[in-house]
Amino acid sequence: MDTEQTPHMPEREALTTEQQIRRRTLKAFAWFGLASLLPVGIWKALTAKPIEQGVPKALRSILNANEGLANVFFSNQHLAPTFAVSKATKQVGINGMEGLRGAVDPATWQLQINQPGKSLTLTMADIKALPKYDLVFDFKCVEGWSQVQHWAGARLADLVAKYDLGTRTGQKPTDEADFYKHLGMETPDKGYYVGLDVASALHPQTLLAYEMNGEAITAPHGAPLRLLIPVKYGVKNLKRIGSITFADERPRDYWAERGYDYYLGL
Ligand SMILES: Nc1nc2c(c(=O)[nH]1)N[C@H]1C(S)=C(S)[C@@H](COP(=O)(O)O)O[C@H]1N2
Ligand SMILES: [Mo]
Repeated sequence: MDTEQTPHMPEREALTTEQQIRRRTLKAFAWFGLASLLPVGIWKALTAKPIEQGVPKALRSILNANEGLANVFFSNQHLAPTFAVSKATKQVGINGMEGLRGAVDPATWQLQINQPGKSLTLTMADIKALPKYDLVFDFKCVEGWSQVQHWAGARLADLVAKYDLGTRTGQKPTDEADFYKHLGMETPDKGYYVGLDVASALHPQTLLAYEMNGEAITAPHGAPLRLLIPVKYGVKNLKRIGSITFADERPRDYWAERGYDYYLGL
């Protein structure tokens, strides 16, 4: 695990697209080999893709009519496994300090939200006014380590629903297609930034977290507010959120700019 101040990405050089494809192909072959050892039924269960748009259309329109919640549109996705609080480590490592130079005062910190034709500035009190959720999950870094960690905060999807964010109409969504395709997040100093497909950003387990192990998040872990997104690798879990921007174009992404896969999904 990296220590403070050192970059947190794998020591190896950023992979070229060809190398990435080669790796993926090798991985696919590895799975194929494994598959031959498994009964067909089990193999099918393992490889079954999450249904693209989640719940069947008919059911979805009922849900939509009833709730108007952003995450209903994307409820297709698998939930990451969760654990009992007692399984969470008390020693969460510190990895990646880009964009965390200097101090931020939680009392004056603000979250800037932008999308074409709409912008909004929120405080910690606004975030804490949203329903609070605990999340105990296996945090995975692309470097190969993982850790069961305990975080708590608000669902990004709840924030989006409350303020009618993320849609091209600026109103409540009536369909998944109403949403902008991407969401970009940056630290206040713009030193670290990630891009997320909107479905992953609005996944029900995606949290704007302000607590770790039942206490306020410390500065090196991203105080006052950081992202926890269990459907993605660690790099996407941006610490010290300063702004959120919705757009149809892919937002800039710190590690994608350095040759890594943009999606980095699990
Ligand atoms: N602002 C910021 N957020 C960041 C990073 C970073 O360098 N700067 N690194 C990412 C990486 S690679 C990982 S693994 C996690 C580590 O979070 P932790 O320090 O709380 O363990 O933060 C992510 N979020
Ligand atoms: Mo990481």
